[in-house]
Amino acid sequence: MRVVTHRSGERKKPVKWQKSIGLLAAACLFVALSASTPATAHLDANASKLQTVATQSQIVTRAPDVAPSKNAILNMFQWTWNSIATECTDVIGPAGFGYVQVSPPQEHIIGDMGANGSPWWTSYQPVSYKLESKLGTAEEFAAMVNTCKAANVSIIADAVINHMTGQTTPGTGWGGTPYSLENYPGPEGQYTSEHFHDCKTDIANYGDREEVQNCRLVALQDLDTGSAYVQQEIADYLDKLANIGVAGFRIDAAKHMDATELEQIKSRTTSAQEKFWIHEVIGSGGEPIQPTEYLGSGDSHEFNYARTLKASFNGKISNLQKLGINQDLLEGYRAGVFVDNHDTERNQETLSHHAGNKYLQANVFLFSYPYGSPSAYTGYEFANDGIAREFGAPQSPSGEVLDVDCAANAFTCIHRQPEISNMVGFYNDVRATELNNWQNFENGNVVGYGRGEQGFVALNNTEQESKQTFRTFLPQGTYCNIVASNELENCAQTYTVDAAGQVDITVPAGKSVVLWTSHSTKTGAPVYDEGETTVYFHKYSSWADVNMHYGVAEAWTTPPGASMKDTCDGWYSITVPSNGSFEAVFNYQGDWNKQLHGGNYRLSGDKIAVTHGSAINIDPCAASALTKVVVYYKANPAWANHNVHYGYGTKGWTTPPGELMSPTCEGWLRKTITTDGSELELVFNNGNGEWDNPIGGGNYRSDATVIAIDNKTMTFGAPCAPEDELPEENPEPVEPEGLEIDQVKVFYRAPHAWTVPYIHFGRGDNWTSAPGLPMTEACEGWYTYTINEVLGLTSVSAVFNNVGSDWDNNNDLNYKFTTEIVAIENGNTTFADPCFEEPGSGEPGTETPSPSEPGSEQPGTETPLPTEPIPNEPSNGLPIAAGPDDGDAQVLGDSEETDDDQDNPNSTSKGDLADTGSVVSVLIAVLSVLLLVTGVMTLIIVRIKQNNQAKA
Ligand code: ARE
Ligand code: CA
Repeated sequence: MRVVTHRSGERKKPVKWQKSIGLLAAACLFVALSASTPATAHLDANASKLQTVATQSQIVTRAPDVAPSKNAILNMFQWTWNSIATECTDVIGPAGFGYVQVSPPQEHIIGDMGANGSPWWTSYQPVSYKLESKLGTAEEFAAMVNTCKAANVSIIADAVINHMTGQTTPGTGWGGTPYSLENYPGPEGQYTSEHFHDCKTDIANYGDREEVQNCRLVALQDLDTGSAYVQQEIADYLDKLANIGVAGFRIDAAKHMDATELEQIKSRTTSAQEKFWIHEVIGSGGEPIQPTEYLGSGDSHEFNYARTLKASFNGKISNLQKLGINQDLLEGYRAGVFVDNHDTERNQETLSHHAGNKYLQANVFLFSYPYGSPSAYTGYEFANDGIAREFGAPQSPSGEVLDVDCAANAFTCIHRQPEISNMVGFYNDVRATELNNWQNFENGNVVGYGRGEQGFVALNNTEQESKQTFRTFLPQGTYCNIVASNELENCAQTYTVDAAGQVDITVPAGKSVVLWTSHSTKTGAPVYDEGETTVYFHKYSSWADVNMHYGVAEAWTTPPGASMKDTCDGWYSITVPSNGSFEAVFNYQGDWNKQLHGGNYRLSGDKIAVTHGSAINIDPCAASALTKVVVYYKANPAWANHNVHYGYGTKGWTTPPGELMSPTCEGWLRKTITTDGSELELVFNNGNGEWDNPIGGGNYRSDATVIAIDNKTMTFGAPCAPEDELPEENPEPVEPEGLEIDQVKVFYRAPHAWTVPYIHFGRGDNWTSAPGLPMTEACEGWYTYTINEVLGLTSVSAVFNNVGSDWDNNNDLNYKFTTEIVAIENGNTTFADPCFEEPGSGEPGTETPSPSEPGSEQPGTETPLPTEPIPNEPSNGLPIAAGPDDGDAQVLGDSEETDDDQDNPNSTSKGDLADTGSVVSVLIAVLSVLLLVTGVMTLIIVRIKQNNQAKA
């Protein structure tokens, strides 16, 4: 038995904990579980046990009319009210979802009725708060609310309250309400120009709080949400929905409203005040407005979760183990999480159904990993290409969206796949349990993990089947793979867990295997590790220390329980004897932290980290401190300094140029890097723009603890004899020198059939919001954009894209510029104006000039080595290097748009110099010669400098 020490150092009474009680509890649990009762039965048993726990403050903003055990959401994009009602009864209720999120129900613009019908996004341009829309009438909406309620499903409405339409010409809304610019006679929302913000321009700079909240989001007329009148109109609308029986709201574009104003709106509501509010606040690195600000009036979405899912399924899924203990994420019990939503499936910021197996497996993860409140998504099929992403759902000639026919029309009905529909019951059942027994195979792309003693998940993110023996806490028995098919009665795939909790599973390529006690023939008791459990809790900054109040069955500690000790980086720990699962809650001076769903944590295993309302069996202290990787690098005689730039797991990258390495034995540099044990990715540079990447580009990668890189070859083990090693210094990294040019004129020739290439660029760390800005056509096939004010910056980089869909990021390296002119084609960079015509070679600008041939003696004309390598692709999630931020999702025609032409959001601004006649063209030609000369001069200077440095 262990003695628990108080923070003050005084000794506390030994914890009263007898093995027999532990065993008894395990046995009781087992009896309860093996009674093969429906999921709700043990939830009830759990709920009554909760009463024995000291009073805990209610923080979760879930709607009160839905049992907390059923909080999974299904986001049904552009489904009609009638179709949702039917689906609630037939599929959604029986699957165990607690909520359906519906598209905006208010009256909206009619939209363009051309050959492709009306786009989906008319839903986001309110004309009034009448519930008349292409998705159904007010009566149909109310009928849906009631039918779903009868199936134990509540409705969350998408509330568009930041703005009205983006229309500048008068029109009539779907429900017959007339409107014109900043004039919406209602009667609900009788807005006139005084009710809109004074700023009439479109948001361009997400770095400017005022602009984001008071200017127009993609030309949408921005309501003055600070005014009492507007607040009351919005409050009345939300109350109207609440009175119909709506249980919650997804607040659209919440980031574009002041958080305090949203709180004021909420306080003006009556029925809506009791409901569940969740804010769409897209947390993006570097922006001033972040989701945490909005927690005063509801939960928020955590976009970084979805970004990390995408990055991991496209990289290594073993990186997902620690997702929930990442302290940069919102608290799990305040975070709405999803694999995708209607915006991100289009802008590819996240995975989408187009990703096939990866998408389905990400949904299995969504419903089996303990972080956040999960929301699955179901929409309709669309071609992931340009304008097709704007096409509306299947519709009648007059624009009514058609009822869903899963077999016949474009709705994907992907929520009926077993990876979603069968996972909801699993989620509801395991919600209070810890995540345990995480195991990695196949280089991190086959993983297994358990939930309490009732669930086990194996994911195979490779293209081969993978046969592994997994360790579980499951009782012995035969288990159905609940995601192999919708049919659970005559189970298609079964696996046998032995008496020691081991199970051999051949996980099919790209597929998941999910075992759940509810679909098994259990013959034994759950198998736990013998001995002790160490519990780690991540302390809140407002807490001085942490107590764990815990117990087995009715044998609880006396509140506040046992004191935990400060162990590492904000983690407090306590070790208790355990031979089974036990329950715990954490507290400090009457403030109680509860498990994600408001109950006690159920814990088992040897080491458990608790944070964000989730418990994950991992040792967070070992993870953060114990893996030291020693990196050796063979000195490059041309380099004055050697830096290693690195990243790992979900931890992010060092700031370029990274960390300076110090000399060790003859000819070698060394740097010791502390990691969390996950794969390390690294590249080297001289601090002055010269980089060393492995052959083929990208980053060096290693799981080993001692690595040596010599001439692009990585070996393992130290190249120095121990006695020859010099002590490692910890010097400051050398800052790269600033640029000596004022601007960079970038020419780009799109590799594919892109419409207008967009340039997404960063001045230093300061990036445009993706997709960046449209380039201007310079001559046939070539587009140009000039990046100004670069003097003194240490880096200017860019990536290119087709309005956010296809990206060219120089094979993950980004293009990096140091000269006044650069031209990029097929990944090759040259330094002359490709549109420059030799004087006298004909009409300037009328034919396609080929990129000027570089003379062999001209410096800088060969393709340079990859410059600063940025490991994440632009739309990737974590880790984030100082490259395109991970929040660069952007849908078509977004904030960078300057025109109001909603039908052609891709159109670039006219008035393009190159289009305006030969006089201007000649001028341009002359200017270009000047620029070229300056460019070449600069290159010569830069090259001479580099040579000098190399000599130094
Ligand atoms: C359409 C046309 C526009 C036209 C406008 C007005 O596309 O060209 O100017 O109509 O006539 C949806 C569509 C828009 C559509 C709009 C109105 O996506 O294309 O405009 O409806 O019909 C930001 C916001 C975030 C927002 C995203 C899209 O912060 O709130 O942009 N998401 C919600 C909805 C959208 C919806 C709206 C808001 C508007 O989910 O579906 O727009 O009601 C960085 C930033 C993010 C930023 C993101 C994209 O990541 O950090 O904050 O998100 O870039 O710009
Ligand atoms: Ca606003």
